[in-house]
Amino acid sequence: MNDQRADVAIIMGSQSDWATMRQAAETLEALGVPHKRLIISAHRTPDRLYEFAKGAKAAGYKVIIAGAGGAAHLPGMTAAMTPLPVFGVPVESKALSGQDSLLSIVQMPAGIPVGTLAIGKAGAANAALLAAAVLALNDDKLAQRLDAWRASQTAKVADEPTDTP
Ligand code: RP5
Repeated sequence: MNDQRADVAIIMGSQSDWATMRQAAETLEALGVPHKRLIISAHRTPDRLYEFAKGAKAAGYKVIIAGAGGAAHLPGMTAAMTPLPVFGVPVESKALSGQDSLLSIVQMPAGIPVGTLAIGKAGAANAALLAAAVLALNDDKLAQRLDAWRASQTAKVADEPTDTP
């Protein structure tokens, strides 16, 4: 569900990206970070992209997470039209397993940065953690929640392996 007031926008090029990008949404939810999820395609809805990116800062967003697959222009085009930090998530594509998405997003020419994460679900989850870390610089309560989340992750790691995990 989309929050009314959102610090983070999670945008994705297609409904088919949601299976990946929901990892970002669920991680932000776990950390209590208000966010919105939107489908915006650089190719199929360029006007929607322009309107969103140009208005993102005024709309109150502080960080944008953009996921796309294949010829993945969405994160770079978004970054070109907003001063907000943009984290790109390469969605795993069928044809090239996300190598195409990764290279499309990571190889930005100098001048317009996109912070690029790993291909797929790990990248989506880490984009959310990175967004939360940025927001936590000015939000002590969120910083505490992020510390607690990490401590809980650490506590789940057993000292020794077992045959029945
Ligand atoms: C990209 O094309 C999307 O980000 C998606 O990863 C990929 C395939 O889109 P669909 O054909 O599944 O809508 O724009």
